[in-house]
Amino acid sequence: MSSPISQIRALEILDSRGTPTLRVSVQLQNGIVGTASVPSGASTGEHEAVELRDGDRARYGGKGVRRAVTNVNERIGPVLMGRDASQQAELDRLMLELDGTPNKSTLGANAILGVSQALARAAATAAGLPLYAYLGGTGARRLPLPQMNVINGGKHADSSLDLQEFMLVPRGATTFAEALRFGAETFQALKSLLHQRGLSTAVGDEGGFAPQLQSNEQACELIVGAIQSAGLRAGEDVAIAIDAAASSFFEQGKYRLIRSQQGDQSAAQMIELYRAWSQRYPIVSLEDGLAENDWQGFQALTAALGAELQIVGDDLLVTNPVYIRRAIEEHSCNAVLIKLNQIGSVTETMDAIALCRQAGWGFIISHRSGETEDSFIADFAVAMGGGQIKTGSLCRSERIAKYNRLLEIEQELGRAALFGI
Ligand code: 2PG
Ligand code: MG
Repeated sequence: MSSPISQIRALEILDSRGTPTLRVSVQLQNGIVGTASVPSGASTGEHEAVELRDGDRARYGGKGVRRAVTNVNERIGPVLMGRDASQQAELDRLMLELDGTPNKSTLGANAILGVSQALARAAATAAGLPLYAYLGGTGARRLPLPQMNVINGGKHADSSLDLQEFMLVPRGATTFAEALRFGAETFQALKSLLHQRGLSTAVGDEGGFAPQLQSNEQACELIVGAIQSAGLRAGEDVAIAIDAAASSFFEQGKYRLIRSQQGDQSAAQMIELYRAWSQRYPIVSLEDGLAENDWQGFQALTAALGAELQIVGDDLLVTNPVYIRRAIEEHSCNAVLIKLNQIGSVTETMDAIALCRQAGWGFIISHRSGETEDSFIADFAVAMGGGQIKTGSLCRSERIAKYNRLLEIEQELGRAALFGI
């Protein structure tokens, strides 16, 4: 059944940091409306698709997105009008063609992605299917194991941590609901622990705590303590994942652990640090352990630790099939962080995931540090079936919206639901 588009409209809204972003609504001739909001990163990869901002200092310090809104309303809308919303790949291709650049700098990846996601939503409703089933087919029934960011550092907080994210991985849970409970109970235990030690329980951009700690290691120690005080087993029930976001402390060829006063390190020294940490703490996954252009370093990191750890490329690969292909050839990692707005359309994101599957690599569907209440990635994670999601801490509604949506999906699937990797 064809679902012709009758209207496409964008609106400038605010994200969880109070920075403008887009919300796009696609209306079909049968009256169905699909809506999607676009997230935004802070520790963005150099090779990400372009997030179009107005640059007009008189509004939102230059961060307004009125140009992207106009591009949706006046340029993309007229081209897609009357076309069938269920032809996702074809409509995404038309938008790329209209943009005409490799990095979506004409229309903006934020404009294109907003339309792309809203199209999927509208088409799913028209097909009478939940989004995860529409995008993933009848086989889509795997709920993801979450990576939950409970201590924030780097560009996401004014804490003393160079590393950006210290996350819980509730791998001992048997259902998503149980995983969420393990995470939330550990988060509350961590709050009490920080409080007892006179440390701040204020939170950073992704809802994780942002205390002034002595070292990056202390973050791991606190997490292990919190897991245990929640009555869970560190390692077996809840393990740790790290996103170092190392590009943000890489300067002039050195990894500079300035905030924690751990000095300058070479790539080889960073690898040894990670090795030592992973022997001391139950770390199972390491994202962006090195900087985005350090391809050689990533190769060495994966050779050294890839057998024990999931080595994840985020800024290195920016959800771009070109870089993912290279990483597979060069054995640069063994997993990919997938962010729809790094590449800028649903179809290209699915292409990136297809490459991961072919290579037998893991992939983690991820939020951005600037988020909205949109829970698209929850459905997307189930649709893609990779069994992993990264969507922030156990507080703040823009993070919890995704977890709550996953609870709903798990309930809807009932006994057919599978969980984890
Ligand atoms: C990351 C993300 C999400 P940002 O580095 O993985 O946690 O951060 O959205 O700021 O790039
Ligand atoms: Mg990252």
